Amino acid sequence: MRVFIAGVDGYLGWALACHLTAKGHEVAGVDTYFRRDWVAEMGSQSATPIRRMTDRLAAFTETYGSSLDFRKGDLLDFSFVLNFLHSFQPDAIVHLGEMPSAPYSMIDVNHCVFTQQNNIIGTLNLLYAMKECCPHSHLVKLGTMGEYGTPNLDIPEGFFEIEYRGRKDKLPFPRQAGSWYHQSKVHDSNNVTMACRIWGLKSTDIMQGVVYGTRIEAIDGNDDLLTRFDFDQCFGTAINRFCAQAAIGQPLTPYGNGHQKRGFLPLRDSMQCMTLAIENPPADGEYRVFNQFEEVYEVTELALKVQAVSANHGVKVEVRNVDNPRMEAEEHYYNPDHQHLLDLGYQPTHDMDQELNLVMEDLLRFKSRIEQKKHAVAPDIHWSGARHKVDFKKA
Ligand code: USQ
Repeated sequence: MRVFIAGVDGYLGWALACHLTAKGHEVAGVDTYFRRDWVAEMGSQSATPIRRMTDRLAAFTETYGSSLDFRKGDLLDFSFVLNFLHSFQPDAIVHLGEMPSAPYSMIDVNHCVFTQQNNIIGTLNLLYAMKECCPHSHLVKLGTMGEYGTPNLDIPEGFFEIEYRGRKDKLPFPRQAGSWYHQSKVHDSNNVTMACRIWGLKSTDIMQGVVYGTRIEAIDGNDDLLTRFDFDQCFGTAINRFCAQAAIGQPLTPYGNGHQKRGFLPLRDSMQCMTLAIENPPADGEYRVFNQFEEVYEVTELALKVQAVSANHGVKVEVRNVDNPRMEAEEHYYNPDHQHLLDLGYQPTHDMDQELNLVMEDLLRFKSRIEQKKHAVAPDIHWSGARHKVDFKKA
């Protein structure tokens, strides 16, 4: 299949380009290197030493024997998007080209407006360009489990049956995002749903959980093809941050009481799931939702797992809760469905300890890069808008 990836220089985008090409698909991609700039703005860098795009592309061609049709550009430039899609004529468009960090979006009004403008307009431009030049291609749109929030109900995959005043219908499940970033994805979901309804486009909206890990098979053993791995307060996700903290001997930091529950999945599972979505498109006019994660865990449970795995590598670290810089429920019900991908053949990795072992192996190799930017690990961005480093939580 011909797959167009928006955000091909990112953590998921680069890995997906390698994974799909190794499987025999033909990939084109766009990026404007924003992620590299945002992480630099946070005073940090990827723990894995990722190469410049020109070097990445050379290594890519050498490894897979086929090239990646890459163009630098911004999704906010409609004619650029239109021309690229027109010339490539994709079967699938995977949209990973968004600002992905909740804390970054909460810094101040500029970061909030930038996030929503970038994410919502980029998606609208893609939808219009699809309608113009490839209306039968399939939009695989990266949403987030965070769109649903943490309601005191089971969470279905996108839609639920509801009975109200004696009548029944199947309607979108309510969305209750907890950051301007997550809210931008709610707006995207609404816009994508409408484009499918009024123009007959087809889309899979992926409500993905928190991704962790350094490895996928298509990249293993080739440092020139490494995907990025962030650990700063904005672009590092919980497990990845715990592993980076462990690598430099800093305490692992569950926020608040650490009982928050989320769905998590390893990078390799994210690749497997997106590939299943791409290879099994919906019908024209269909908008479907996949909840994409392997298992639900409590944040503290994960910190304890990372602590145990680190001990196997001779690293002793403490788990110390810090005051929660976010506004979020710390005690809550969480039971989202995640059947659609299993029905398509998703085989979850399940062995988190093994996955964490690999992450620790890699991070210990690149420990000095984390050391260099260790000031970027502790959070100081508060949902209130305040900016001060968090304290360890008092017992
Ligand atoms: N957390 C800690 N300690 C840390 C970092 C995070 O306890 O050092 C907690 C947070 O308070 C939160 C949970 O871990 O309760 C998850 O936080 P996160 O930073 O790993 O994930 P989140 O901000 O929700 O965002 C990440 C990605 C985002 C994606 C989302 C999926 O950055 O792009 O959409 O995961 S989900 O969380 O399911 O919405």
